[in-house]
Amino acid sequence: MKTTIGFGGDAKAKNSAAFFRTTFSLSDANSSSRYAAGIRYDDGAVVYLNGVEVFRSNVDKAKPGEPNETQYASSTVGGNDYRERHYWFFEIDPKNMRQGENVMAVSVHQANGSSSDLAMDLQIVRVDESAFSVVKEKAEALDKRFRPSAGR
Ligand SMILES: [Ca+2]
Repeated sequence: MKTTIGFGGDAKAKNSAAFFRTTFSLSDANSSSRYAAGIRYDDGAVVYLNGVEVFRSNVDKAKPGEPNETQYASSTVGGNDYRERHYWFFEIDPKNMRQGENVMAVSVHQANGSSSDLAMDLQIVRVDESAFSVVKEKAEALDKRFRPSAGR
C-alpha cells in the first residue's frame, strides 16, 4: 500500500467513502492510442476522468436527494474476492482524454460503517491497437474481467 488513510475515528461508524484525485498530462491526446485501465477495490469504486464517470462497480447510483459521494457500496467485497485481489480492466474512451492536464478522480466506498477495510489501486496504460487487443484478451480470459468503454 502506498497511502494509508484513517477511517474517521469510530470503528463502528467508519467513513462511507474516501476520495482520491491525481493529474497527468498528455501532449498528444488526439493520437490513435487506446487506454486500458485496471482497478482493484474494496468495496466499491467510481472513477471519473475530467469530471466524466468512466467506471462504476458495486456502487448504486444515489437515489434522488441522497448524496452520491457518500453512498455505501452495494455489497461487501471480501478478502478473497477477485475485485480486491486482482485488477478489473476497463477501457477509457480516448474522447474523454484532454490535451494537457487531465484529472483522474476515484471515490472508494465501504459496504457499511463497520467494514474492516477499504482499498483501491488504479493504473492506466496507453497502448496501440495491437497491444490493446492483447490486454483485452488476457483480461477477458481472467473471468471476463474487462469492460469496454460506454462509447464503444
Ligand atoms: Ca470494506
